[in-house]
Amino acid sequence: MEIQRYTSNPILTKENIPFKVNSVFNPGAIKFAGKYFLLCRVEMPNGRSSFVTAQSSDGYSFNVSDKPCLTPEDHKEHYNYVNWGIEDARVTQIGLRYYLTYTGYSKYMPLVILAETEDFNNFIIHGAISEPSNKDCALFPEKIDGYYWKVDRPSSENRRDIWISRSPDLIHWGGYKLLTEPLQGCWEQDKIGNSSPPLKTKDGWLMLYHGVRGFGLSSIYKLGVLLLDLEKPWLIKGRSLEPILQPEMNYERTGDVMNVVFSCGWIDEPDGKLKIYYSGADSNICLAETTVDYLLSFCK
Ligand code: BMA
Repeated sequence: MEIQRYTSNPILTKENIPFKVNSVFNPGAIKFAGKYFLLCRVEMPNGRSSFVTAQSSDGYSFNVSDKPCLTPEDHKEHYNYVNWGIEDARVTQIGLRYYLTYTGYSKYMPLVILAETEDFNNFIIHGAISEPSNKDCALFPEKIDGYYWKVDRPSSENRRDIWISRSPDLIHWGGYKLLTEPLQGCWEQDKIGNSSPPLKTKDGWLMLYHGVRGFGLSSIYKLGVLLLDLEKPWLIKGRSLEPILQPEMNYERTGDVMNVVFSCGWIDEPDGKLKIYYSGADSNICLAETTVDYLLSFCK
């Protein structure tokens, strides 16, 4: 099945949030307690972001909770690293627990925070699992070769590449390897970053990533896919040479940041269908549907 935008996109905008926000976007997505569950980034009136949950029984129509579930102020001893906001959560289920990796933003610049929860009400905040600048971190949903694994996007003055590393306990990380860098002379040439958590398929780990290219004064954010080896996830088996989704609709072209499609979460169904939750122009939450097989065909 080709990629189809849901005809009633966007599925959530700031008008659907029961408290005052500037915008809602970039949700993590997971099946939780039999429901489709989004952990949405809400930019509060002061310009700093928190997270709020939204639930749905069909994956299309969501109810948003009446207050944020996680705020910078909840971070207590880690507050100095998140006091400008928490952004862009990726949610991964490992065993019976849900792990959140998100951007903590402060004067020290972005870094990756790890938290865990069983119920999305009570969170254990483990604190930073990277130094700045780093973002776009997602965990693999199971151990490989006896280790937990993550991908992230450290950045320096002139590099924005995706790296992979491993850990015995999700807290202490090492074995850092460059996973991949932006292909030059094309849609992703300026920077890339992981989008949604890697998905296990028969052919390998399917990874959604965003690629950026600057045009004039602005940049265009598009989505592509990568396929990683199941046993050696630092090896790339395939890659889309063209984007799988790019800004085309008004709700993707116009908003707080123009010409952006950006995803932090997708949900696969037992029949091979896939719901990609994404945001247009940093200003809403949208849905695109496809199948795992269709995305794998891009990686051949
Ligand atoms: C990235 C992140 C995202 C944002 C995207 C497009 O660098 O900051 O939160 O959606 O840019 O503006």
